[in-house]
Parts: sequence; C-alpha cells; structure tokens
Amino acid sequence: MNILVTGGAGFIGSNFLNLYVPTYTKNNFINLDKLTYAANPENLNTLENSSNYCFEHADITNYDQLVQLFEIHKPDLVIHFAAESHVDRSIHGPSEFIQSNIIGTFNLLEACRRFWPERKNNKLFLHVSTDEVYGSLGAEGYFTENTAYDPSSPYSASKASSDHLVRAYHRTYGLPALITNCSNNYGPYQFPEKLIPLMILNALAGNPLPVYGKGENVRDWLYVEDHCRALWTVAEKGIPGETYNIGGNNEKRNVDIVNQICEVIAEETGRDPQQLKSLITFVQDRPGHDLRYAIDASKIKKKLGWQPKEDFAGGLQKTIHWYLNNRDWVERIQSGSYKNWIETNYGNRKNS
Ligand code: NAD
Ligand code: TDX
Repeated sequence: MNILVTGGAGFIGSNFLNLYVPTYTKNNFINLDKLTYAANPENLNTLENSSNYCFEHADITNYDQLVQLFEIHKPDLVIHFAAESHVDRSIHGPSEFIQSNIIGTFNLLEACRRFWPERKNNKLFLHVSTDEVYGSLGAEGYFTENTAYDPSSPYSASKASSDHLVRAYHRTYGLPALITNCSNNYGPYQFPEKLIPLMILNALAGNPLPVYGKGENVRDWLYVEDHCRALWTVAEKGIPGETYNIGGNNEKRNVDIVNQICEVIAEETGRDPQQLKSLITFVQDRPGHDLRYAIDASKIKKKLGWQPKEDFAGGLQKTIHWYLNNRDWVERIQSGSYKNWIETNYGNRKNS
C-alpha cells in the first residue's frame, strides 16, 4: 500500500512516521511537506535510508503539484496532517490558515476525486482534525462526535471548514473519508510555540512563564504517540463517513500544567522548584480563549478498541527528557524567526 502523509515533517506527522515507517516495511510512505517554520526535516533523520520512505517538498495549496505527485506515487491511503496549527498565530495573521487549511484540504480532496474514480473501496482519506472545532465547554460535559461545531479562532474555524469539506466529499462523491478530532497533544518534536514545550524551554532558560489570563483554562492532554496509534487504528478499522473523537481523559488547568513542569524540571536538574515557579507570569489573555476542552472518546474505544497507553506524569517526564537531551535541535529551532514570533506574541502583552 502507498501511504501519502501530508505534513509529515511537523510535530505529529514526524512522530507518526518515526513510529510506523520502520514497523510497516511492506507499505511505502510518501511524506509531502511544504517545510514551513513548524517543520523540521531533522525529525526524520533516522528514516533517510529506509527503502519504504521518501520525502516530497510540495505545497498542498498548489493543485498541479498534487496532481503530479498522485501520478507518481499512486496513493491508496492519504493521512492529512498538513496545516497551520497554532491558534495565536492565526489571531495575528489568519491568511495562511485559510490557504493551507481550507484551500489546501480542498485541493487534496479534488486530487483524490480525480485519481480515485473507481475501486474506491481500496482507498481511504483520513483527515486529522481537532477538538477545537466544537468551541468551548463550560465547567461540565464532554465533546462527542455529535456536538455542534462552534469554532472560536481563525485556526479552529479553518479546521472546521476543512472538516465540512471532507464530510461533503463523502456524502456527495462517495469519497471514502474519515475524520478524527483529537484533543491537545504533547511530546517530542513539538515546536516551542505551544504551551508545554514553550514552558519547558523558558523554565530551563530561567525566562518568564507567560500564562494567559488566570491560567484556569482547561485542556485535555494526550501523549502524541497515543494519538498516532489512534490514527493507525482508525485507518485500519474505521468506517468511511464516520468521525472519531480522540482524547486521553486527562483534563488539566494550564496553571497546574506549568507548576507540574516546574516540579519535574526541578527533580531532573536539581534546581529549586519554588524558584522555577516564581517565573510564572500571568499575562493578557488570548482573545476568544476557549475555557475548557474535554473529549468523550468512548466511540473509538468501544468500536475500534483503541486505548491510550501513556499517563500524563509518564508522558510529561518523557517529553522533558527529550527536550533536555536534544539541546542542538532546540538551539537550531530557536532561530531568528522564532525570536520574531516571541516578540510578536509576547512583546506587547501586559501582565494580567
Ligand atoms: P505542526 O504545525 O507541527 O506541523 C504542520 C506540518 O504541516 C508542518 O510540517 C508544515 O510544514 C506542514 N504544512 C503546513 N502547511 C502546508 C502546506 N500548505 N503544504 C504542505 N505542508 C504544509 O502541526 P501538528 O501539531 O503536527 O498538527 C498536525 C495536524 O494535527 C494539524 O492538522 C492539526 O490541526 C492537527 N491536530 C493537532 C493537535 C495538536 O495538539 N498539535 C491536536 C489535534 C489535531
Ligand atoms: O504562552 C502560552 N500561554 C498560555 O497560557 C501559550 C502558548 C498557551 N497558553 C494557553 C492557551 C491554551 O489554553 O495554554 C493552552 C494551550 O495552548 P496551545 O499550546 O497554544 O494549544 P491550543 O490553543 O489549546 O491548541 C492546541 O490543541 C489543539 C494545538 O495548538 C492545536 O493545533 C490543536 O488543534
């Protein structure tokens, strides 16, 4: 089987390819990535000599490029990770999100429609989406697959649009498509603009730990490899046309996560936990900040038999070890454009 993975040089895509290319040697994996700021080809160094892996530098907003690559690689399964993924960046500049997340997904769907006119049973389009499409929960309740869409940010609105397109292609053209909506991921290779790696690296450097608002917003955290295993399970056993919510049943307030990060770093490095915690700075809130996400993952558990393996304490420790042991990776990623982003997002944020 030929598996086209879009966005495979980003955080979740890299973890997915590192997990499955060496395991499923009879499948060919084609990684199509534009290599935006969030991508890092180094993440895939160990796959360079694998005969069942190749990289294609391409942009999903370019339909002609997709057609060429479909002609060459004849994919049977498309796993669509490629997207602009950071909410704060979507607030500062939504345009790229509309292009890559909506137009890019539309182009991929069109390519599938063109190349998969027949024998559709052997093909599959797996759209990797987010729980943010459902908007915000109050103190109670969970997102199910039937929760109405109510996105708050340009990012989540663009992902919601792409989900609608995928569903429409299934209903209208019979495209064998599946959608997954997952909660917040953490783990190795995550770009340090997202909460957990940002806080780890700032704490290690002795920099302020900027918590938005009062830090009371809740996210439902899942270790990235558990998400990858869920995606593989859905690709193997999911029913086209269906949606599966993925989550680890692990709700945490942001301020509690940051305190926990300080404690683990203190244990690992012999620093004083209170001194690390004193770096916590409450800053101006994110506009349109969703209060709480919590996933009801009972469908994927009951129907497909998936279960997360990692608990949060173990996953966080592995993640912190990874950032401590990969200082070169960290240094290379914290280049000029990263510094510009930190200035753009945090430079004018007043303390709250
Ligand atoms: P990421 O930002 O780390 O990586 C995105 C990748 O997509 C990068 O390699 C980038 O180069 C590539 N890309 C972006 N635009 C492209 C384009 N136009 N053409 C080709 N490639 C392009 O993102 P991530 O955190 O790995 O997320 C992957 C997917 O999973 C996204 O669709 C995201 O919405 C979804 N998701 C993420 C999370 C999370 O917590 N990170 C949770 C649920 C769902
Ligand atoms: O500096 C910060 N301070 C802070 O308090 C940052 C970067 C974040 N936060 C808060 C905002 C959120 O409540 O932490 C929480 C998590 O923030 P992010 O890491 O930016 O993630 P989130 O906005 O929840 O979105 C993530 O999960 C769903 C991913 O970025 C999305 O791609 C995914 O779809």
